[in-house]
Amino acid sequence: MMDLQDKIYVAGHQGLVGSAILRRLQEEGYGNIVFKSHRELDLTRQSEVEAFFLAERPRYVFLGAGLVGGILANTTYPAEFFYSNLAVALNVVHSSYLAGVKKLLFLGSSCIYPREAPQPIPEEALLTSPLEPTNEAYALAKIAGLKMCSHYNRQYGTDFLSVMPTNLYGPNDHYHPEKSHVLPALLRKFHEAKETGASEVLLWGSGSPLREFLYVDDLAEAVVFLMENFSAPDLGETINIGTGEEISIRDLAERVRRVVGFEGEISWDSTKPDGMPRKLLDVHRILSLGWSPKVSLSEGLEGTYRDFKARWEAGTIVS
Ligand code: GFB
Repeated sequence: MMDLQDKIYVAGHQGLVGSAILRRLQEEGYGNIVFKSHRELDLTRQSEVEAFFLAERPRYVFLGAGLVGGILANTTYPAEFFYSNLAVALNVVHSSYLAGVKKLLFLGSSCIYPREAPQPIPEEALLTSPLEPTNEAYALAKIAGLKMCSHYNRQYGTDFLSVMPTNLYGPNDHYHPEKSHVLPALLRKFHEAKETGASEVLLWGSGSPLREFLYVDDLAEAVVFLMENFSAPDLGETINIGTGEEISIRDLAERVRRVVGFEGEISWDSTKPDGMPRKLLDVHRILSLGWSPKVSLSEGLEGTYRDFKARWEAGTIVS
């Protein structure tokens, strides 16, 4: 059982996922949480990471750090996505082993599953056929991290859990117009169009791909719940976390347009990629363990738009 005074390291606490995990742990009363900014500790540097772990010796580790981005960032910077995410996984997982970490939770992504996986995608679909090319580099780094956890568990008897969340959104996201994921990009594009009085907003691809969106506070609740109550053998090699519901990008765009209050037109840039035609996780295993999502897409969109506006008005969204 996790004790409120156990030392917990949250890797990536400034990002969308890590900051939500940190909020959740604090709400639950955990009082001994360590975190380091990217500037203080570069997780791609092996010796720095080992020194940090051996000095701090955390008992629990949430690995939510990594280089993330939307479909265009993934296709434009595949080498960076490959290197950063692989190095972070390699260093944090190995250092956790060296420092005797009691339990680690590794966060992957639903893009680890094959492009032609059965839908909804069960955990067993892993490595059964080729990946979606637009995010192959990121997916391979995440698959390596997941497999690393399971091989360490097998050889060293560690308790390293890995979870695969669906597409996430919520406060503290990146709102870069080119590099971000679709949902924050749409909030920004519609908001800017409304402010400037533009008559149309240009979105990418055909609008027909289907995606599943999970509010990041729900994800944080799920991973803290798993860490508190389960060990790696209970979960299997990995476990999906999602809502079980999907929406087309076209319908999502309409929902975001209404939340923002933009009254102009939407047009589609067919030179931009669609990526996976459909990406819906089979979530029956996590539901059977006793977790379910609480935040609807409508509530989540409102909450995320409030976060965006606050930061937009404060001038803290750069570029
Ligand atoms: O969220 P997104 O960038 O990534 O795009 P993926 C989802 C869909 O939204 C794609 C469309 O079909 C995009 O073409 N889309 C429409 C847009 N307009 C926009 C826009 O303005 N910006 C963006 N970003 N998309 C990512 C992976 O895949 O999902 C990552 O690349 C990761 O590796 C992440 O796994 C969760 O869902 O296609």
